[in-house]
Amino acid sequence: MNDTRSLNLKKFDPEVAKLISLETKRQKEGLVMIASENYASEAVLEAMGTALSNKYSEGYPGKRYYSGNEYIDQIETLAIERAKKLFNAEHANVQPHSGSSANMQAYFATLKPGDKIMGMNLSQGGHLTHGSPVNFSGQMYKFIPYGVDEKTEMIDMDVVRRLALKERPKMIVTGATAYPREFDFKEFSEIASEIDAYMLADVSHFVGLCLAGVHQKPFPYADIVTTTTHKTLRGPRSAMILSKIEDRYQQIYHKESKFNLAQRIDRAVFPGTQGGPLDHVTAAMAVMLKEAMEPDFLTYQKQIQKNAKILAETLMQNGVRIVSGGTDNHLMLLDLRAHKVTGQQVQDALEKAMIFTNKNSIPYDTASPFNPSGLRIGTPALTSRGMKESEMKLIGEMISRIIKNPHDNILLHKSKEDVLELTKKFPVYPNL
Ligand code: DSN
Repeated sequence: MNDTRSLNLKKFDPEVAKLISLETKRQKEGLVMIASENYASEAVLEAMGTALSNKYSEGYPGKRYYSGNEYIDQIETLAIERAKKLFNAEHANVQPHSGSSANMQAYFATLKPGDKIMGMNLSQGGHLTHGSPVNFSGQMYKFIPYGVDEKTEMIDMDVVRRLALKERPKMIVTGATAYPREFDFKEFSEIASEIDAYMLADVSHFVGLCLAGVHQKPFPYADIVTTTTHKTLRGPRSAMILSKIEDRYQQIYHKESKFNLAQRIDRAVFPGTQGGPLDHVTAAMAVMLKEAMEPDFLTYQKQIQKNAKILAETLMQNGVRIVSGGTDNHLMLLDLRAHKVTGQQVQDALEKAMIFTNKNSIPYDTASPFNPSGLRIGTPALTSRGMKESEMKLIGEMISRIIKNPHDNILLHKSKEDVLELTKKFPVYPNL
């Protein structure tokens, strides 16, 4: 390389380099409590920032449309084999660029436009791709939403069963982005089997807890499992699809097709909806999968859950209502209505104290999704820093004080100092 292209980032583009450095500093100094965020390891980040980003490798290992894929094939094969082993899955596709793409590809592999699917209502914890009318899923398929009981704020499986038997969808989607309780995959799969429906488990949020056995595992119940890889898995920003090989409904829904379920998923990813895979991300995913096979990964996942329980208890003891009265997983939803503040106001106040969260609708919220009555918080990133129960108590008390006094600038300033003090004791990214 010559001229300016041989300079490193700091020398060539100090403006961008500075912003990257400031963002890294924010992540190091603040309390990241957005339930879907985490700290990927330096090894994962290193794999992503490599020359693999230059390669084109449309197709799959051994069957590419370009030459020069000798090493990429080995990397993708490593990622596939590790994913299959970790999830006890018959088939893995590691090419989806995101969780939304993975869900789209899973639908394309099994359903036809206009087919009926049951999925969790976005306003009660589901994801955009689980049938929201503003998303391709709600526009291409006829989604029948299920939600939570108004009183318990938990999924009532009798209601789900009645709805499924009445509507007879071709697929039932399980999993959520803002539901603090456990999904009963076994019961969902029994209901799906009664009506010849596929069961898809989107475990993006709590995948790590499933692997650690502190949440029901999706296999053998689900036909297809989709997951992002950057949340509780702490990998690169990406996703994968895991599945059985044979389609148990081939003779009912895909009689004419010569492809089985695994082949149809691969075809839905490429060439169905994507071009070249992100090879640098695939490499980082392989690294993350190796990390997830280490024994300390399981300890980490268990600690996420313990931390979430203590945090929820502390908040409740301090007068903050937690939706459904607690949590079984890595996140909780705070109902702020009694404090006469909105999710936006608390999110903004916490941000001033370097505590990062997100506003969120709570079940049966009468406020708009853009200015909802709740706040979602989670413990995966704090747990990655090594924080445990005693830190959760401190943080829970701090958040409770801010909820009650979101406009008290002296309190916010003092809280920020406390946060900086705390995060100094739990450093992340020593080399960044
Ligand atoms: N945006 C993610 C979340 O925060 O839950 C879901 O895709």
